[in-house]
Amino acid sequence: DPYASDPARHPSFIPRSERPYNGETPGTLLAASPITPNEIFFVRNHLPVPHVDAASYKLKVEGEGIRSLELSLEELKSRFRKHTVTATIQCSGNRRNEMSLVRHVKGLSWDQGAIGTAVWGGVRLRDVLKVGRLSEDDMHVRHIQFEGYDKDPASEEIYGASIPLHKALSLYDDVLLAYEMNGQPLSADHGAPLRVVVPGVTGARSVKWLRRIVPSSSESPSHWQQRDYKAFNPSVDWDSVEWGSAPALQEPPVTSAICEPAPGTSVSLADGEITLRGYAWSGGGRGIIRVDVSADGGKSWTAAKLLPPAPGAPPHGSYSGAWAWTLWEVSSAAAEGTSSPTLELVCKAVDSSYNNQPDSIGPIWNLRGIVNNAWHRVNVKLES
Ligand code: MTE
Ligand code: MO
Repeated sequence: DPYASDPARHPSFIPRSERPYNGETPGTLLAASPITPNEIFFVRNHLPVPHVDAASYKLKVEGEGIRSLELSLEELKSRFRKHTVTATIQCSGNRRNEMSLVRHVKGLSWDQGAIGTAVWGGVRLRDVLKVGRLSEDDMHVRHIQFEGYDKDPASEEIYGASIPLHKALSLYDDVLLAYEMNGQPLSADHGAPLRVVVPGVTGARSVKWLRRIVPSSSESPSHWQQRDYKAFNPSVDWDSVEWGSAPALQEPPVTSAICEPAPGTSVSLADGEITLRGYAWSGGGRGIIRVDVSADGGKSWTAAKLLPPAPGAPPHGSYSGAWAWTLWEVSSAAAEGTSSPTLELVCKAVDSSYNNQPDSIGPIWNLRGIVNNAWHRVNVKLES
């Protein structure tokens, strides 16, 4: 059993699959703090967890336009300046369950908890590439590919992904080779001893258990770069999909979710008000400028209070470098005077480019069930 040596997981997780293990963070715990505690940070594994010994670990850097390097964890820590970045990681399939209600999609059944935020510590990818003397004006090298230590027991395929060269080299994009998560060494599930963290980009590109960095003229040849994590229009299905016709998802669109109350719960109005808590986040480092909340299915709106930015994150609404989510909270008065026994709670966010979320899922439905950023709707019962 290739999964026999997988690590133990926290009982608070909502498990979504056991082999490989996938688990999400319950809403109340997500909304409880801007930094997600390591032991309840969602886990998204495609394959058995590889056990990589930190003492004998070697990172390989080799490929086009670069001098080959082999670096131990000790060398990475001693030869490069340590850098920390507060960044949210969200899985492309976050909120897939709602999409499946419109029409079934293949994939893990996530609610809104395949997301989390941590202070990542490590070295800048760009500093390592510079030591390999990767030439910045070599027009041939366009992508940086990453390979993990995890391998499909049947097909032998290894997990891999890539990001565009400009993202990897930019001083402002903070792409990290991380060995720490919230001040602790990475755990086995989160990529020990070294993972990539690509802030502002979908989780799939933040390759865990990093084995090799490969500068190349082409994107990663891996299944997960080429034939997954791409979205098509709602009329494209498994019999008609042409994977080569769409780019691999990098920066996801603005999204938000209600973490409290949970769907189906009974709420009592305190002075005609109901309290909602949740998160909002956008790709590409675009900050959140506003979160709107409705208690009547979207007829009337209240602006939520944006909670203080996570430690290390820039002010709300920043045009760039806002890698971390914004938690919000609101006591909405919009439910006052309602005669209905149920309330439809809704949230939607706006990012610093004034991008909005679509109001419904139908038009953004896609066969893989990714990037569901429609208004998040939660129905609750009113206690009389
Ligand atoms: N890296 C490797 N090597 N193997 C994987 O299965 N999953 C990816 C990414 N990196 C994965 C990986 C996906 S799809 C996501 S969403 C994130 O890791 C999840 O990171 P986490 O498990 O630390 O939350
Ligand atoms: Mo993911």
